Amino acid sequence: RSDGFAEKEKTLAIIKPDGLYDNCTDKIKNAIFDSGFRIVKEMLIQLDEEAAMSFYAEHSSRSFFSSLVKYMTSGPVLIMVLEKENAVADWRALIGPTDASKAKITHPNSIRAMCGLDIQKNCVHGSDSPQSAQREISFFFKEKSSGSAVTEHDEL
Ligand code: RTP
Ligand code: MG
Repeated sequence: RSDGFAEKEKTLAIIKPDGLYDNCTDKIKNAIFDSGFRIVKEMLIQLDEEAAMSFYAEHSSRSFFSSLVKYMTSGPVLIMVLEKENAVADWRALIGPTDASKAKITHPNSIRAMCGLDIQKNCVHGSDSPQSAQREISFFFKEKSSGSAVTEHDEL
């Protein structure tokens, strides 16, 4: 579009079960808004084992897979679609490295440093590429024609 209203990039963010404790959700949302993202969709859901396994299928052969699935199904998660220019890369930068215990030293202002605990309990997810973002957004949010893996939810 040439009218100055081009669609901005979207990415999928998840506040994981540990990120929904205490005042972490508020801290994370403040960081989201302070960094210029808009939350365009949001839903609070409980992942079942099948959904968690399917969402993280790329890690199915890793030693931490069953532990990851247990963690991701241990409580509700908040799924969000975030929008801004360069949303995918900027959200990854804002959340910081996977290992939250290391992030506290190397990226002290990152969300994982702020609210995460260790290499597993790292409070948030972020799509790792524009392709992943598209796939992950349609995984959780029904497109007009095709179905999504998670169908029973209430959008907030
Ligand atoms: P995410 O996909 O959740 O945004 O995290 P990421 O890209 O930074 O890290 P990834 O390698 O995709 O791993 C997915 C999630 O699996 C858990 N994990 N546990 N115990 C371990 O060694 C280990 N490694 C990864 C973390 O919860 C990680 O975010
Ligand atoms: Mg990942």
